[in-house]
Amino acid sequence: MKFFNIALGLTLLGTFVADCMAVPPGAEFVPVCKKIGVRKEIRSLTATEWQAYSNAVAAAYNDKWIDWFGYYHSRVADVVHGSSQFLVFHRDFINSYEDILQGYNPDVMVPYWNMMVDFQNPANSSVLGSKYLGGNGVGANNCVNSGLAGTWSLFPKDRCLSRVYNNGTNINSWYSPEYVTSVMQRSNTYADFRFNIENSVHGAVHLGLNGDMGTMHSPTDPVFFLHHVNIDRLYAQWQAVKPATRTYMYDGVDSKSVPVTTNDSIIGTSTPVYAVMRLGYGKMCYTYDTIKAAKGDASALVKRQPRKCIKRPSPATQQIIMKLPPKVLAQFYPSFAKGPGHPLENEMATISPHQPMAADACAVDFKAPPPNENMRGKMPLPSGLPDDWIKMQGSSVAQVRALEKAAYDMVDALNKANYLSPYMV
Ligand SMILES: *[C@@H]1O[C@H](CO)[C@@H](O)[C@H](O)[C@H]1NC(C)=O
Ligand SMILES: *[C@@H]1O[C@H](CO)[C@@H](O)[C@H](O)[C@H]1NC(C)=O
Ligand SMILES: *[C@@H]1O[C@H](CO)[C@@H](O)[C@H](O)[C@H]1NC(C)=O
Ligand SMILES: [Cu+2]
Repeated sequence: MKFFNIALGLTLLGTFVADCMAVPPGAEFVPVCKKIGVRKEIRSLTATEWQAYSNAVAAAYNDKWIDWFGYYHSRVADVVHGSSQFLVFHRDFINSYEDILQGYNPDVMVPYWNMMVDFQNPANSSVLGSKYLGGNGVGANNCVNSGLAGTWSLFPKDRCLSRVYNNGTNINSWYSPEYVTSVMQRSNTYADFRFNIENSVHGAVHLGLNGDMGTMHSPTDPVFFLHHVNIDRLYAQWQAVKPATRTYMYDGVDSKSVPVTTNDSIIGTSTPVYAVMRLGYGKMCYTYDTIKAAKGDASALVKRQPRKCIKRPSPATQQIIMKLPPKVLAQFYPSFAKGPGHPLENEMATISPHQPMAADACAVDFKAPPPNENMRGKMPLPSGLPDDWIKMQGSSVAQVRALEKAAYDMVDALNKANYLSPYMV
């Protein structure tokens, strides 16, 4: 794993940004990191990097750290979900886990699982295969018997890791890159962004896998950290779109409905919230491959994807969505409606489409799906969260249903416009 020393760069950037960034009192004393690690997508790790991560996790497991993270999370669960603490608490929590792993191997960074790309048929993802995190539970106790945790015995009560996919051997559809792109562009306050992400992308993965992931000791499932690192990546990207105002933006209420401030402590610690908000400072010595690319060169993030048809360069995925009717674009993609948009507000550009689309591979003028494509292009509705889970998270069922309704409306509008998702097979 490569580290690069960008202390000087960050210092200069810090000086520059400080002019326009509202830095809360105290935060100016949080030191810049000496070295910064890069968190990457699990499927983009080299075999050596994945092995190093697996070895560090196995060592942490042997020393009972996995049990500890599961236990600790279950103790604070009711105050770190369904409130503004959600994103900042989990950022700090993941960082503690990464610190533990780095005690075994200082070069290890926790990867993320960009599960949005697998939204159509999550159970089919290679991430849930034996090479990575293992699949569905089997037998009377729904034991996961392959992948990283295939032989584990866990808190509480020394039992196997369990998963119970929410549709038998399948997992109901999750939220698409298109949906997350829309949320990135429509969420203008911290509280909105937190609510929209926690109750869509975040919850759907917990409930789709179920078993341990459906409980409050969910960190016992190795999926937990890769999933939450992805959520943290989305948060970091959302911040990086408007660093001056969003880096330290913190609004909404805590679990007792008291308005929050950046002086609050991360639950269960004496760390102030402001100390975890800015990546590259304090203990947050990491960044993401997607953000690094965007910093160096905004266009690097919008890679041209390989296509079977190479007669002429195909439009980037962003351009496919740009062809939506202006009204639909304005409603769900306000940034795109004004122009190409910020690359970090485009979750459709950072991942490889499953296969070239008949409509976009050879023709620049995208119109409608060819008649023989059956329903391939119809995006499925994401599966909603059960009432008891929403209540366990401390959220309002009515508000979550309204959020889901808006997500269904988006999918319906895209389907009605004959939009073809490049992330579907
Ligand atoms: C996903 O589904 C395809 C087609 O059914 C199959 O060929 C492939 O092996 C599956 N991949 C995984 C990881 O299950
Ligand atoms: C399982 O998937 C099928 C096919 O997509 C769907 O019709 C059904 O409602 C799902 N079942 C549950 C329990 O969600
Ligand atoms: C945080 O505390 C400092 C020092 O007591 C105070 O000056 C500042 O106004 C507080 N900030 C917020 C956002 O409450
Ligand atoms: Cu949590």
